[in-house]
Amino acid sequence: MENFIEKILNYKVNRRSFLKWTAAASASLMLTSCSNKLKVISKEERESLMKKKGKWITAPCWHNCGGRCLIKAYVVDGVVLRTKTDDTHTDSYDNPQQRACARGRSQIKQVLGADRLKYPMKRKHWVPGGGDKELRGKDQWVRISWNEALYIVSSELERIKTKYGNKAIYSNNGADGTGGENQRMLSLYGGSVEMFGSRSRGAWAKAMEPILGVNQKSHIMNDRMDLLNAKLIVLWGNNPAWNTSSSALRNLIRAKEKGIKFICIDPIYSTTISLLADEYIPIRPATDTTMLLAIAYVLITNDSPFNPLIDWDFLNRCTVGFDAEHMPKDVDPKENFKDYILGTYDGQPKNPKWASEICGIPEDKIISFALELGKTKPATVLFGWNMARVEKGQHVCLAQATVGAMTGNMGIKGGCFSVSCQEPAGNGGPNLIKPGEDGLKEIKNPLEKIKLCKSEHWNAILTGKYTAGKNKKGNIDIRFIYHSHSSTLNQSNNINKGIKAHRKVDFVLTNQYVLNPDAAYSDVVLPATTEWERYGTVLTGNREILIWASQVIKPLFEAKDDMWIAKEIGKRLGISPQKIEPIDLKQRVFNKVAGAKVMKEDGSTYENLVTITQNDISSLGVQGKPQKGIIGIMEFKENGIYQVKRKQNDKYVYIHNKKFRENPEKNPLKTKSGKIELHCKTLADIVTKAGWNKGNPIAKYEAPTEGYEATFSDWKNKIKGKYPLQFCSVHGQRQSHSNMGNVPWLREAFLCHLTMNTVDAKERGISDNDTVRIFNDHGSILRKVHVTELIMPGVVALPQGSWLEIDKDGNCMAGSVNMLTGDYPSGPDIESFQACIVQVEKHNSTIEEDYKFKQRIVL
Ligand SMILES: Nc1nc2c(c(=O)[nH]1)N[C@H]1C(S)=C(S)[C@@H](COP(=O)(O)OP(=O)(O)OC[C@H]3O[C@@H](n4cnc5c(=O)[nH]c(N)nc54)[C@H](O)[C@@H]3O)O[C@H]1N2
Ligand SMILES: Nc1nc2c(c(=O)[nH]1)N[C@H]1C(S)=C(S)[C@@H](COP(=O)(O)OP(=O)(O)OC[C@H]3O[C@@H](n4cnc5c(=O)[nH]c(N)nc54)[C@H](O)[C@@H]3O)O[C@H]1N2
Ligand code: SF4
Ligand SMILES: [Mo]
Repeated sequence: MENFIEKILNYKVNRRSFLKWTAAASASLMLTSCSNKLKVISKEERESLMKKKGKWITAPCWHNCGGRCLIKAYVVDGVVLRTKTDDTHTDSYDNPQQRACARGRSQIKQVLGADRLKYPMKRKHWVPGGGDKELRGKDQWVRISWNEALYIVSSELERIKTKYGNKAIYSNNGADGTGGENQRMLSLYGGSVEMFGSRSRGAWAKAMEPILGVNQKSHIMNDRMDLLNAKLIVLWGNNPAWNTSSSALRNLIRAKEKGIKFICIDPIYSTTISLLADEYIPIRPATDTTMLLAIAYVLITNDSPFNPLIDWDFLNRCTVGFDAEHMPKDVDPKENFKDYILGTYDGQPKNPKWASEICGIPEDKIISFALELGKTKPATVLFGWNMARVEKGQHVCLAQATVGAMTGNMGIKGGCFSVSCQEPAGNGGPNLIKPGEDGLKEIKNPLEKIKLCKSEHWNAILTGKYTAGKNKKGNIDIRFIYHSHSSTLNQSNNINKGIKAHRKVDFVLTNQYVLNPDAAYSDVVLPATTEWERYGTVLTGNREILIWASQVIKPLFEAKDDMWIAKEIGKRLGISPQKIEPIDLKQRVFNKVAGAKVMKEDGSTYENLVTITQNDISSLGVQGKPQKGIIGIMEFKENGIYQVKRKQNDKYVYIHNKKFRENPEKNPLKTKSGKIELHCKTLADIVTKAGWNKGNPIAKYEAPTEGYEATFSDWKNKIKGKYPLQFCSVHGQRQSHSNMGNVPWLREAFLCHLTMNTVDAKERGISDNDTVRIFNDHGSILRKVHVTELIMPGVVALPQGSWLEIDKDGNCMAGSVNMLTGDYPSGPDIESFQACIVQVEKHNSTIEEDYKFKQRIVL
């Protein structure tokens, strides 16, 4: 074992040849075939295994990245020799291969990493009730048996429940509530307090339903084939080259090749922009609402019958709230959007001059862009999520919908104004293939009404008070934190406050396969299996594919499935395992596959994906009924993927809101008025009811606490303050959030340097590759700096997700971005990551690249 660890610690990777050798080199670390341990095998052993006949197994890539790509692992005698990506068909624009990114190609290094957690463990100085809680995050780890671990966990749960009630248990189950197993157990145990707020989708998550009556994920996006019908494509804070799987970008490249013009609006000149942009407009972070409002101003003030810029017909028929004549009933007509833009009542026109001062885009550029947008029909404008991960971010959502409606780019070929992120990125419309239900019924959490907002939870734990609605503060006394399927400490605002909260409660528990920051600040860590070690899973991604991935290897060391853990804890608390898992995983996977439906080629209805015979049912060892489908179930299992075939002008082409636009009375939206609500009282009420501030029914600009304006001590005379720079965190290529942040290959291939503009660096005497300290009142980070012209002056950026690693002075040496973000709750589902201000100074040390950091190998 030692030899193996040493080898990994000294591992050097040549960045330039990274992709070339990933497949081959992965073979130097692998499982022995006869046990469930990690062992390095020699070149000779490998060669002899290669001569034998192995099997390609579809391996899951399960991370929350929005993509779902095909990875296959080549396994001989239980040893994973290499991985590959989609080669199931010839690649084309119509039918792209679902090719893995660098993370997927490094998956083997995560699953078979030297830093996999092997055994249950507790921190050395833990005693019932906590002991010295300040040691959390610093203590040593001690191996314990599963029996002891389960005893500790269940008796702490029992003790805390008996003394303080279920309301003292806080369960963190991942950004989108993915960790169902432990929640099932806790719900049966009387419940636990969960989080609310998306921590991901910003204000889009809650705002788009009342405005547009749709789920935000692809709120009004057309099908990918329709991109080719646009005359102009605007990517607004949208960076698929870094943060979506390959096909989203490829559809845009195809549009580019067709000659469609691209304009990109972003504080950073990203890879997407360098690939696609005909024009790049830099904008300051968290100021997009001002730009959108100024566009509205230019359209309103320049529109005339001779110079039509506004689609009045669409506004008249399909929206409410634009002007005094189109207001919803029982509302003061003075509250309309147009008069706010013109400054009729507040004396401040939201003109380009006003916006330019805040967003940094020159006035004439705002005007020319607005006129181009008004004149070029149809236009597709795709937004990212980041700009709405801002305090009071619902305004940017409202402003986006309003400008979209004004230009009439809704419900038409080639025209849409939409978010384009995650699974449906660049490809809107109903899923052409979808899995069936797994059969597991949700267990209601008896405490579902008590939830902590993700931007307030650390505060709530520390102060004992949480916001429970308008003018309502609730008492809370959290004693037990349970992390699973998430990286909550690293990924939510204000890590230093988070650490304090972790050091306050009685007990912290984490299910994990690596010692991520949540686990590092826990009392007990339970080693979980990865998806490669479980029976299998059904994965959905973009609307054209379904993946059936299977078990690749046996569980490593003493790792157990989360469901097993939930049942074992449950058993000790008197909960029947049968209730927690009434249907086993094998049957659940089968149910999903058996119930999978594919849209018929004529677009009329769905049909069964798989044909199942009685023989299949017996050989899979499940219960089910034979059925007819379009592919045999065993063939699907073997292929691992089913991809719906596409061609230009097929029946799957989708134009969102086409019917609504044609006849809004007959096809109303699911909004209060049935129309698009540019004056949206429902949204304003939702914000007000959440309890932090008063909602506004129309898109307005309200500066966030740590926005651009806050970089000045004297805004009027433009005198900069203590924290003169805006700090921006982006989803970089190295990781899926904190996931895979431990993989040295990826750390080396994608360096985590602070990006800083040349002008700002020069002012501070900073040169490229210097070590710098980035700090504000929340915390501080040490990083090397990349000095470049490719970011706006006044803005610095780091990729989000690096694993918190605090030095003796309290600096995070790894660059975990939430060391710097403040927590400013402002409405349901609205985070405040993206409005953050900092200072940067040269540091008198040289920090190492993090791929040279010691891996977190414990026990
Ligand atoms: N590689 C990778 N891919 C991922 C993920 C990952 O962690 N790694 N995470 C996945 C998940 S869960 C999500 S939610 C999505 C995230 O998707 P997004 O939120 O859209 O992604 P970001 O990278 O945060 O931001 C996209 C672009 O917006 C720019 N930007 C930042 N702030 C502003 C602003 O205020 N205004 C404007 N106009 N632009 C701004 C950034 O520079 C970046 O180029 O990505 C998904 N894909
Ligand atoms: N400042 C700033 N903060 C951000 C963002 C930002 O842009 N800026 N982005 C935000 C966004 S968009 C998101 S979605 C969130 C993501 O926040 P999280 O979802 O908390 O982050 P991940 O890093 O994806 O954490 C997933 C964790 O689940 C674990 N895991 C995966 N599968 C399993 C399993 O089967 N069992 C168990 N037990 N564990 C498992 C992984 O090891 C990993 O540690 O972060 C947010 N945080
Ligand atoms: S894009 Fe996502 S699903 Fe695809 S290989 Fe990368 S991490 Fe895996
Ligand atoms: Mo996210």
